[in-house]
Amino acid sequence: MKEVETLWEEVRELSLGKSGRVERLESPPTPLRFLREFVSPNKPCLISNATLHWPALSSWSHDDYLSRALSNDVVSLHLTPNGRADALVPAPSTSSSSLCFASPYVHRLLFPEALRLILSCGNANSSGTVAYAQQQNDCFRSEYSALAADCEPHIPWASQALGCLPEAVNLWIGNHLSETSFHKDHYENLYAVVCGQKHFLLLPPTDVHRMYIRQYPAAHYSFSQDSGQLKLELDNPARNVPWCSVNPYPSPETKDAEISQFPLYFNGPKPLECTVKAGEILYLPSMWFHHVKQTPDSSGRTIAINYWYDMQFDIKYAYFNFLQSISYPSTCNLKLAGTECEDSGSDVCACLSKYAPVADVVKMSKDGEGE
Ligand SMILES: O=C(O)CCC(=O)C(=O)O
Repeated sequence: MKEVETLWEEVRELSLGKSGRVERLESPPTPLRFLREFVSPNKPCLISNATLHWPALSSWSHDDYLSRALSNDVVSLHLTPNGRADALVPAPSTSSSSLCFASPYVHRLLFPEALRLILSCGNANSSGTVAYAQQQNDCFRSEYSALAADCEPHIPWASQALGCLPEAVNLWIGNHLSETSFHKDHYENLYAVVCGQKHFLLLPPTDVHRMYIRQYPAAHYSFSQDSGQLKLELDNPARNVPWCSVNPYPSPETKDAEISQFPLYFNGPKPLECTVKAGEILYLPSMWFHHVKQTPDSSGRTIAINYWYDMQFDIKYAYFNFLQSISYPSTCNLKLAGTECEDSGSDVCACLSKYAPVADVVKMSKDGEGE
């Protein structure tokens, strides 16, 4: 499948440039420029000096301010043993090295206590849990609405370019252990960092075969009152989730095995690396694969807010689905050693997103089952 490798190169030559860097703009673009140079070609950019006028840039650095503003608000905190929510982990109750897709335990509690847990988890607290506020159901406009005046309700030049207001606005508060595994979303994403730094690895949708998307059994963490610890259980009834198999930061012990299992990722073109600092916005185009880590500020937390705008389900989306439906020999012949997972076809990959469409998530939350 030389043609697919040629496609990877061609996209880099024609659209992304060979620098391996995300283009940086020193100030927000006009709507027309944003549309022409970035949204239409599905190309990321990093915008400096984008939010310096937001009160959040100064006030959110103070825990006291946040805890006072949200003193009576109940928020959703995602708990895992390691900071990796919605990620592949060894499946429970098996002697083999099978993997499963683990969703976090969602704990609802008053914000001041949630913040305390996020900060204490950074020091591997006694309960052995890591907390990450990363509820993805438009939480900034619901759970965190008391902070609304500290940011803009939307990004004006992006809304004008995209011809709509955001479908969802979400707040993320994590510590140095919080990590988000490779996935893609069906949204145009304007990701604004307020405190600390976020480190993105980005791959264009044309690199889909390099992600080794496979079906994994769904599992979730629950909280055991007896042991006071999180417990991983497979979902019942059983279901599978299509997910990217690649961990871009393998440990020294597993590195060689990972490289031989996922050669298209490790031996192919490098992902774009992009660090987003306080006051900057990353435009993360729809369907791009992304992996996210973070460096906290001096108070130990990273805070970001992102605006998800509906993407156009146009010819690009159709091309992407077509590409995904093509089996790439070195992926489709391989099976993950020690897993019972199979490569995903285009039908399931189409829904490979960290989050369900907002309408579904909101509905699920109302029913008390969703995130
Ligand atoms: O900040 C993170 O941990 C993940 C962000 C993300 O995946 C997104 O905005 O789609």
